[in-house]
Amino acid sequence: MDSIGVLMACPMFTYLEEELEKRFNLFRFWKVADRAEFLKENCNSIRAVVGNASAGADSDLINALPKLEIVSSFSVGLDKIDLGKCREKGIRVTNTPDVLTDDVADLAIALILAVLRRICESDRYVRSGLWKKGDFKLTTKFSGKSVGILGLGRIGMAIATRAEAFGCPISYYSRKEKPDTKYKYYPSVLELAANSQILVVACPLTEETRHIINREVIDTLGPKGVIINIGRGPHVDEPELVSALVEGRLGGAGLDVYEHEPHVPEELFKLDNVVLLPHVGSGTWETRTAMADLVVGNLEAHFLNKPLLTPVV
Ligand code: 8YV
Repeated sequence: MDSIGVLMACPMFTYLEEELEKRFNLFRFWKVADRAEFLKENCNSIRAVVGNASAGADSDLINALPKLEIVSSFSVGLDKIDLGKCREKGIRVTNTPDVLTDDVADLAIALILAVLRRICESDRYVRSGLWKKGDFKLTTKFSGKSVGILGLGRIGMAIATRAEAFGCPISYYSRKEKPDTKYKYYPSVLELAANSQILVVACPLTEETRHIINREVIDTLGPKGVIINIGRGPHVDEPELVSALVEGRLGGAGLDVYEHEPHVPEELFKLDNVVLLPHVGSGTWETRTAMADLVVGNLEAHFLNKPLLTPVV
């Protein structure tokens, strides 16, 4: 397979790069100085693209690669891939579901606890020597708080089962009510927000879910409400979120994702009711290795004419 051209869209994980390099003719797009020139020269040898949550295959890249057969994404989210165009052109698409579910759900719970119990702030309190001057302030209990989940897919469900263990009543919003769950369904995000103390965003990013967390939703959650986002930054109208937090109209936020990563609104840096993570939901050795194995496994299956491991299209 070493004559098959595989284009990696951006740096992701050294192990993945090494495994791809062992098997294919690997092109690293981020190392290319003149992309137009590179595509002109190599477009007929590139048969696969490997993307992730920050760079995938948009319609321009797909149009520039006439021999493209498969996009294998090192992510569960598919928002950086023009799926419509892939369908139209018969290009296969794969992602990395399941293997990252536990890590992302674990991190959602960690963010809830970090925001409510002020874990990062109290760590800073100890390190800066302030404890010697007096005890840390009281914080907010998590166990028993009502948790609303936006998107009850694999990750949403894993967050729900974890939050249940904390004695939290769980409700959710998704496009359709799920037939086989005991959790309470609300037919709109606003109703979910009105009935939740903690709102967790765990749905895929699509045109329908872009800015699904808007000012109305934020104001409905109110000054004691908390937003946790482990989905995608553009789910939330970020300037609205920032002003609500700065003005005290929202109680707190735990964010792993942002509208313009890696840029994070600086107004958030001085707020102690906010915990900011650098998009690390799936970022453990175990999970990223399993994700890389799936990316490579899907490419191998495709080029050996075997069934794909985790097909999307
Ligand atoms: C990764 C993700 O951050 O799976 C997703 O959708 O956002 C993450 O797992 C990313 O794709 C790794 O580079």
